[in-house]
Amino acid sequence: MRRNRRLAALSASLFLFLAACAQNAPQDTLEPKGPVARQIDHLINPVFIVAGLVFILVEGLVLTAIFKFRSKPGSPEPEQIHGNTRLEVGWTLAPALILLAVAVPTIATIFDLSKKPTNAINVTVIGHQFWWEYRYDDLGVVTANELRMPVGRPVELTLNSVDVIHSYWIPPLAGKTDVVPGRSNHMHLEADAAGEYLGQCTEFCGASHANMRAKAIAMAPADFDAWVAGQKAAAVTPAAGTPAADGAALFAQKGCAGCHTIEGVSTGMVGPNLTHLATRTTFAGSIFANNDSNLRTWLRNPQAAKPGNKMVIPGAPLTPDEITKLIAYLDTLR
Ligand code: HEC
Ligand SMILES: [Cu+2]
Repeated sequence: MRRNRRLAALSASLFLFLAACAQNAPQDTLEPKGPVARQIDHLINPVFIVAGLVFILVEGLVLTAIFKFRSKPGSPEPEQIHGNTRLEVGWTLAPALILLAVAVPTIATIFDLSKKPTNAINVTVIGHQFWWEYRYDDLGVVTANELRMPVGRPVELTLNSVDVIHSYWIPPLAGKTDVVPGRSNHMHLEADAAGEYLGQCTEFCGASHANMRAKAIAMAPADFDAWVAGQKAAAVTPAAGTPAADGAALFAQKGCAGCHTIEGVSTGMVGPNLTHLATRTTFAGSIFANNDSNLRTWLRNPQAAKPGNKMVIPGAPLTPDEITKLIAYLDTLR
């Protein structure tokens, strides 16, 4: 019985240990993909070594005390050390000095990372239940859910929220920063190489907190410039008589315009700016791949697709035909 229980405990801890070794983990903090994340990562080894030595020392003393001084029949009471000034001073000073040693590189890193980098691209990140808005104020670009950035150039984020507290985290690129209503927090990040870097909101913010992902897409500088030029272009007006033109009319009739901005068409501010929706790889907090079938699911019933989100279509549900036309319009928004 005893042995069985021990075996169970052993296999449970082995299982936990092995479960921590994921092969394909895009949100692994221990694999930094940019200078900011790398600088934070450099703190892990020294701190872990110190913590490991303390662990071995403390556990060693505990085990020694348990086995060496355990009560045996006929054994005398071990020597008592209560009130030993030298020991008391020693085990107060030693941890204080260890913490001081750990604090030196940590505080230096915190101060270093809080400096705004030169030549950064400024982006205001606005947390919404349950999606991210990105405003490139200097470039005149507004987009959602996907942070586009050029490789090798820092992006300075100013973080705000319109509702509750969120937290912004792209683990391979930087640490997390809270996104607090009524307050501007700052952080910066930078990617070494082109690619997609996944993250998510890490402050519980409501029913669809788990559906509030984040994504940074780093691109070669020329590709980034082309993307910016595309985002600044006005939305296309679909040719009369096409399903897309019917969709554009429905966009106004069905109340979409009241919540969504399409540059030159509407000015709603409740939901994401849709002017160039079709250039995004994902939508709705980056939980859905941006394709017609997912857009159909979304427009059929956004609340079922993502519980508690703020998209409520007046007079819903839309008919399948209305949805087809709306998607034809949305697909033109490149
Ligand atoms: C009451 C306001 C409101 C109305 C009306 C509304 N939406 Fe939305 N919409 C939102 C919000 C808020 C989101 C973001 C939801 C989320 O991801 O949590 C959203 C998300 C979207 C998205 C995904 C965008 C992205 O990049 O993530 C699309 C596409 C969309 N809406 C299309 C429409 C269409 C088409 C209509 C009209 C039939 C419409 N919306 C009506 C508020 C609204
Ligand atoms: Cu959130």
